[in-house]
Amino acid sequence: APIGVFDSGVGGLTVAREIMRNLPAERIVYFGDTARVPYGSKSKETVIRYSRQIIRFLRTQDVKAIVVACNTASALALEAIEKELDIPIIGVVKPGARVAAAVTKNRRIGVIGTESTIQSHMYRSFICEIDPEITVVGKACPLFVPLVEEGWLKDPVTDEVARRYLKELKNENIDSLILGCTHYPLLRGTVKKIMGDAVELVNPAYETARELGSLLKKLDMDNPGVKEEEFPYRFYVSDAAEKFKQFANSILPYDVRV
Ligand code: DGN
Repeated sequence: APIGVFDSGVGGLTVAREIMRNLPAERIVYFGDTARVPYGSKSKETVIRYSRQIIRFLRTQDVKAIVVACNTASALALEAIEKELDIPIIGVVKPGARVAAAVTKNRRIGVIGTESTIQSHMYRSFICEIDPEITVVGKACPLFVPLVEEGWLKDPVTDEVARRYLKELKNENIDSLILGCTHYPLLRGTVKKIMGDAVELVNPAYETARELGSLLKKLDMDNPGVKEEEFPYRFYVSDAAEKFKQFANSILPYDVRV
């Protein structure tokens, strides 16, 4: 059976990409809610409702486990929906928090994400559960999402927006920064340039893919063999398939069918 991965739109492909790299024998069904993106400015109730609907769809595809690739949905909805499921489900926030807590030396961590993710303080809660002495400083960077979707990854406008957003964080003496939104790993270069080499950038997607692998293995649900199919990945969206396809083709190493 495949792994279900969902996101508010295209961004979750950065997470799907890590799962593909880490667990090459697994099949994936991806759902991007392109009709209702962004989730980053919506209320908790709405994000929970959307997540439930998507999970219902994924279950019709017979998935054996679900990955909530969206940081906003992981922060706002995972706690509510995991109780309702009888298959494993993981989000990106807890794995991201775990890595950051392990990486920091001065116990000062920054988090950037959507408004809802930052306001939820979920990264902070998970990090403080691990080590209450750690200080977590959050900053919402809502303009990053449209800039990435516009393809302005290396652009003076994006540089300027990033400088404005990251200005406060630069004065916080953090030594690690969580890229707490699916789109932000695509701006790694820009963020790195501004924050400097002394700040380690944490992409929660790596650890999520790794934890998913361990979880499947532990539950004896992994697929250790080689893939049987030539095209083991299926993509579904709620709107604008062509645009999704273009974005997917720019970040995945093959032609996707949506
Ligand atoms: N996928 C969302 C996230 O990781 O928070 C970003 C896109 C959005 O819904 N604003």
